[in-house]
Amino acid sequence: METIVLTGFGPFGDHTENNSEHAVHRLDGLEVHGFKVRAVSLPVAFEQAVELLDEALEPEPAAVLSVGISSEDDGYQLELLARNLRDYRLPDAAGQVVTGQPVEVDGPPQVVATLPVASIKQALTQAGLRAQLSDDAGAYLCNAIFYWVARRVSPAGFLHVPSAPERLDEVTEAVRLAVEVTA
Ligand code: PCA
Repeated sequence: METIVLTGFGPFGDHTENNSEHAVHRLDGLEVHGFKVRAVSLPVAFEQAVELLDEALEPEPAAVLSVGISSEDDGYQLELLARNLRDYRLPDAAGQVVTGQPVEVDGPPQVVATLPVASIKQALTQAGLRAQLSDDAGAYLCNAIFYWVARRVSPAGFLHVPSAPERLDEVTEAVRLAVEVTA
């Protein structure tokens, strides 16, 4: 059976729990329209994350949806593009701070989402969730991982979800809806 890979992130900064990691794990093994969901946890540290990611993308899955929490917004953002930029003062989980580095040396300045983002947004909105399309995934790990995946797999996309731990059930349902539209 073909797989849809879901990636989520572990803790970082003040976030000792990360809804993205918990939500994707709750969906691990789910079968949707002939596809099997496979959840992958990534540390919020670039080198370690891309190493795990490269293993997870072999053999190439049918699609990848990456998920991360947003500390700034309490809605759902479907990211339209990822930039070839890593630039952050908030130390990652390996204690690293990065200024003006590319995700991929000589890679294109940006790559776009290839998942059906408008349809996913519509499904979330119909479920009563506040969802929007976004053209700024930041310059931290979410952007970097989205860029890395979108350079290697199509369709690929990224969903930023609310960080409040008490909203995990809702976040899980939102990711499930995104998977269903993708499948
Ligand atoms: N959110 C961060 C990285 C990990 C996560 O869940 C971000 O938006 O870049």
